[in-house]
Amino acid sequence: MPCMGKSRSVTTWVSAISALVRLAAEMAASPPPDPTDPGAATTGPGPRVEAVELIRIAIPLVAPFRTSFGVQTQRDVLLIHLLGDSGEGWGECVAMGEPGYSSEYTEAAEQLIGQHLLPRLLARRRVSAAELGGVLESIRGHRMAKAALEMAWLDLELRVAGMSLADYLGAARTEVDCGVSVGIADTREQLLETVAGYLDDGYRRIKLKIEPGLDIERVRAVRERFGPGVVLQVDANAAYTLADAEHLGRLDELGLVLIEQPLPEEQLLGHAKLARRLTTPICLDESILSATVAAEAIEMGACSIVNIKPGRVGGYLEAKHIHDVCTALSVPVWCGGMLETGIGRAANLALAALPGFTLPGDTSASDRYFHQDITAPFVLHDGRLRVPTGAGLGVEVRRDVVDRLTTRRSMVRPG
Ligand code: OSB
Ligand code: MG
Repeated sequence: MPCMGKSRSVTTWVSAISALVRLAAEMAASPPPDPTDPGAATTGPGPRVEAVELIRIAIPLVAPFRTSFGVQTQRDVLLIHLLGDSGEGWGECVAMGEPGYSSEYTEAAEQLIGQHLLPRLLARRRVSAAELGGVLESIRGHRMAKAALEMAWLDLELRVAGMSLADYLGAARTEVDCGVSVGIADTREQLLETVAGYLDDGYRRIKLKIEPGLDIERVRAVRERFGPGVVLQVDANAAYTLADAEHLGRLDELGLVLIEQPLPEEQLLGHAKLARRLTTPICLDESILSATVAAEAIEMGACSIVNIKPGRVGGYLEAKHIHDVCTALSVPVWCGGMLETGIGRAANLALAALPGFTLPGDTSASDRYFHQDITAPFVLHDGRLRVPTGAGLGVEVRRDVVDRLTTRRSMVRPG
């Protein structure tokens, strides 16, 4: 089991950005283990998986979460439970019940995993987490489905190796600064009340969801009520067009850290053009599908900050590559969220502990999402969450809670 954190020094990166783009593409294809690393030989060829339980749960949110693409009142989550000869592993698929954030959705992910991904993986006696991307390469896209399997494989493999995901990825800190993502409110007053509550809780940064018509005035109201000291940013989830450039320019006087994904996923050039008309930095979320896209987006000036979501990019190993590419280019990154349960939250905290994660992420406490989580809840201390230290993801799944929330369950076996 190579320890990713010590694998490559930034100074060895070629300085020309175009070379970095090529390098990112190569790295994405197969993360090279470092044979000089002390942790390299801990698990050998990867775990033997004897059966995989696919569990669908419906977990209610504490409050409806409204974005420019829809309203969520519960999470329809697919869980992956690996049963191996040496132990178990858990993974969470971050796809949502409907394809509103991106083209993936829970039902499709479950079908793809059961019918296309697992048969390819289980046909091999043993597969390591690092090999998983290569084995599944012939299947295009479906990064959230692949990431869910990678998470479960990493959990199993690292539990056996007795190493935490944070150590494996190269974490630089034991706790991470937390922000919170605030959904679009019905009224201005409700928004102010919600933000006041989160500031009371201690969150270190507020992100407001915006959409055309519920943007400038809402953000200004928050800025005026809570003052210039509040670290504030907005997320449009692709709801605008380049024709809105002048309108979005009105955000410039509100002292925002960034505007996240103003335009549709494919419009890298559009973002580059918009960036030239705004002083508020552009951060991309939906557009950043890989380390290659990240390097290209940065080179063309489409963004100056990157939101890293492991599910969106196909897993934690690719997420780590994006972190490395962005760090080499002095581009700040932060860890996004997909309203994860404690399983995905644990893994995100490990990632967010890497040195390049210099902005607070959407890694909020469990009680911001759920009355009861399927792991022990993550609790905010002074605006921070502790990075799990146990082997693997470092969390135990509460099987009784999972069973109570289960809507469907199936078992996939080799052959
Ligand atoms: O765009 O960052 C997003 C939630 C679901 C889908 C997309 C997004 C979000 C959030 C909330 O903003 C992140 C979280 O708190 O998990
Ligand atoms: Mg976003």
